[in-house]
Amino acid sequence: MAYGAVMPPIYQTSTYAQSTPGGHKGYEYSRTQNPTRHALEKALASIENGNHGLTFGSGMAAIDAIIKLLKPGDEVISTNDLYGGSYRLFTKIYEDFGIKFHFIGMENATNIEAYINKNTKLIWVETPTNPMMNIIDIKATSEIVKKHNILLAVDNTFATPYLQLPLDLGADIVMHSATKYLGGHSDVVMGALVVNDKMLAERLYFIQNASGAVSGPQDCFLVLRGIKTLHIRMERHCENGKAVAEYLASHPKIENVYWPGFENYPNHNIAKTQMKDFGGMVSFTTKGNDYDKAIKIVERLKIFTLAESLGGVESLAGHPASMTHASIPKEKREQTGVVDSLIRLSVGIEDVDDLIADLKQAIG
Ligand code: P1T
Repeated sequence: MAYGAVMPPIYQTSTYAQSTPGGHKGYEYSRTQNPTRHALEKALASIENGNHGLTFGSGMAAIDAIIKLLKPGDEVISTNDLYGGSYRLFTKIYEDFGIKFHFIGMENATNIEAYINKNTKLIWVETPTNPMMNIIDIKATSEIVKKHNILLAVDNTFATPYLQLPLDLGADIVMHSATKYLGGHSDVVMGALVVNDKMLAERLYFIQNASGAVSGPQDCFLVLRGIKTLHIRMERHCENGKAVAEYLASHPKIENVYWPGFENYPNHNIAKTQMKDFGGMVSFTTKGNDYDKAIKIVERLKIFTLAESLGGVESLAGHPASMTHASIPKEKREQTGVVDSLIRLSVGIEDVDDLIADLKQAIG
């Protein structure tokens, strides 16, 4: 690093001087490449145990780049419980371009096989899923996919590379909303991809540059700073997540608690095998499943901020049916468990006694 700077500088430049046409120092134009972005892309590839990293202006832009690998007539098999924005991109944009999406339950990886045909090009997995915390077996899915020459992409936003390394488990592409745990401080919107295969990376770099949804240098700096503390933040997110999940499970007004650390939780053993710990995301429903009562709970919370998003050091609460997953039709979201009383918590790194006291007063 120039001058021995410990932190990578923010190269706030759109372009780079050339001595003669093509005579540059590796950087021509910041849509194509920028040194701060390059530093982050290398760091993200490293923590995901991959060879090539790419960052984008948002998580959605990163997913968009993946779908641009496909052509009309191609088919995608996706988990049926996933971030509402991913569902919206697939159904409201790419279905119109002739790409077909199958949304299926993936709690048993063998379910996928029945939907594979000669047009299937991509399997889209989120695990743990947003917001139902379903666990999908990445290794078993990759073994099915490998028999068919299909790409397996894993949205690793909820788990982060601290807890789960999809490429090591056989995935071809790992995707992140870096807005969440990677950034970690709710001050940046960004997406990221990491892959091993060189040809796949080159195609994605081509799409990144051609479509242009890149991340800016200042934001890259913030995520570079964020990932320095990812491991210690995640340890505390997991510790607090466990305490909150156990508190909710013991509460007489709570019906269901969705947190993969419970021993009787569906696919708990898969979570235990493919994740280092169970994360800081916890969802729950109240007895009676009343929409208005759920709204009252999120309104009464004081330490948990009612807001979209997750993964920052401060605790957030959301009501998926009216917020993050409102773009999924009611009957579809209810089939996957996103009922009216579902509340999703992103458990932060505050004092856990304060968090539990806040939930206690809000649930009443
Ligand atoms: O918001 P953006 O950085 O574009 O990332 C989209 C995205 C992709 N994948 C998952 C699993 C996500 O959770 C998100 C964004 N999610 C929220 C904003 C939310 O509150 O769930």
